[in-house]
Amino acid sequence: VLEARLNSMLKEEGSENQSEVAPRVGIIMGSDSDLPVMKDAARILDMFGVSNEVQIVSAHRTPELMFSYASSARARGIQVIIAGAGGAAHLPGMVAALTPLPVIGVPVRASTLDGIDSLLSIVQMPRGVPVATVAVNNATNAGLLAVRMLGVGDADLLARMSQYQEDTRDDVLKKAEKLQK
Ligand code: RP5
Repeated sequence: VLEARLNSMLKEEGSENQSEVAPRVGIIMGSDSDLPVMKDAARILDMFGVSNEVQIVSAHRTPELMFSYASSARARGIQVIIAGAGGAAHLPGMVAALTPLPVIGVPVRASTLDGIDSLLSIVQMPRGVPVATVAVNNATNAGLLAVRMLGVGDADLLARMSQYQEDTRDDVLKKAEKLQK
């Protein structure tokens, strides 16, 4: 049921996720309730042509799956992991403890505390176990940061990132110009 929901949501978004190509980025989240936020990361990666996979992996509800996912990710060819969770958001940190790969954490606003709980749970990592934390609910930036990380060893990808930045700038300038008229 979960997989069907996942695939149909990603299909609605036009995402080519779960493709035949070996995924370079693993997008994981604690619950299917995180998907409306986390699908933005998949959308960005698809836009840049970066293969990715999306899975539900919970630190608390499926700890064995979290362990096997994180400890096998590198051998499967994953290069960056994006992990989103809300509340007592332990998933990104635990995954970072289990893999040498870079982990990007997305605090999901999931509770009555407006996402502050998720943000602090993810960002306050102990020395030695880094998680690159983006803003609350900002899975778009997680996708963009993954592209930049992969771009260090992929000139084409980095060129696409530069183009994206130029497009973003032009977009803002156009809007500013319109306002002045
Ligand atoms: C976390 O608990 C998940 O990442 C989610 O953000 C939050 C609530 O999960 P559900 O109760 O909606 O499944 O583990």
